[in-house]
Amino acid sequence: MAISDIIESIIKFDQTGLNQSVKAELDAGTPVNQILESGMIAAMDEVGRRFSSGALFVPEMLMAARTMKSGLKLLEPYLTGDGVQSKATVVIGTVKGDMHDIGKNLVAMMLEGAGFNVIDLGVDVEDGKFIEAAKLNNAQLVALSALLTTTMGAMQSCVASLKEQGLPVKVMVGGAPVSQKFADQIGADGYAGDAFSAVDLARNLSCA
Ligand code: B1M
Repeated sequence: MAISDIIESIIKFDQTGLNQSVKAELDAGTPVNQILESGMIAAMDEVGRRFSSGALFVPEMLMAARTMKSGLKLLEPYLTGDGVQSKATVVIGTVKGDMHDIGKNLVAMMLEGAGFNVIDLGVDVEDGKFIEAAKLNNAQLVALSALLTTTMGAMQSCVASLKEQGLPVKVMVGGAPVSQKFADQIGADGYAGDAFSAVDLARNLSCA
C-alpha cells in the first residue's frame, strides 16, 4: 500500500479500495495531513484537471467527491487538534451559488476538533442566513468558503452584508480561488489557504 493507492482509488471511485488504503496508511503511521494533502486532495486536483481537459464530466466529479467523503470519515477521529481547546462559536458555510463542500467540511471538522462550537449552514448559503445564524448563536466568527471564480462575488457581497450589520464577528475566508489579496480587497478579517491554517487563523481571530 502507498499514498498513490489513495489517489488511484478516488480516481476510480472505489470506496472500498480507498478505505483499505487509508486504514493501511494510518496503521503505518503516515501523518494525517500527508494522507489528506498528498493523497485525497491530490486526487481531487487530478479529477479537476481531467474535468478541465474533457476527460471527465460532472457526474464523475460527483462520484469522486462521494468517494473522498467516505475516506474523510475515517480521518475524522484523527483531526482532533492539538489539545488547545477554544470556546468560540463559528458559523461556517459555502457562499451562495456554490455547491462545493468538501473543503468547507474539512475546515468545520478541524475547528470542531480544536473545540470550537461549529454551526455549519451547508452550501449555497444566502448572506441573510449567515447574519441570522451569527446573531442567534452569538458567534465570534463567520467562515466563508468558495470554490468557483464565479462565486467570489457572492463572498464579497456576504462580507459586506456582515460588516454592514456591525456585528461583533470576524469574517474569515478560504477556498481554491481565494487569496490573501482577495481577502484584503473585500475587507475580510482573515484568509486561510487550507484547513490546518484555518484553525490557527480562527484561534487568532477569536483570541481563543
Ligand atoms: Co467543481 N469545480 N464544479 N464540482 N470541482 C472545481 C472547483 C474546478 C476547479 C474544476 C476544474 O475545472 N478544474 C472548477 C472551478 C473553475 C473555476 O471557477 N475557476 C469547477 C467547476 C467549473 C464546477 C461546475 C461549474 C461544473 C459544471 O457544472 N459545469 C459545477 C458548479 C456547481 C456549483 O457549485 N454551482 C461543479 C460541480 C462540482 C460537483 C458538485 C460535481 C463536485 C463537488 C461535490 C462536493 O463538494 N460535494 C465538484 C468537485 C468535486 C470539484 C473538484 C474536482 C474538487 C473540489 C474538492 O472537493 N477538492 C474541483 C477541482 C479542484 O479543486 N482541484 C472542482 C478537495 C477539497 C479538500 O479542496 O475545497 O479546495 P478545497 O478545500 C481546500 C482549500 O481550498 C481550503 O481548505 C481545503 C484544504 O485543506 N478551504 C478553506 C476551502 N474552504 C475553506 C474555507 C476557509 C479556509 C480554507 O475558511 C473559511
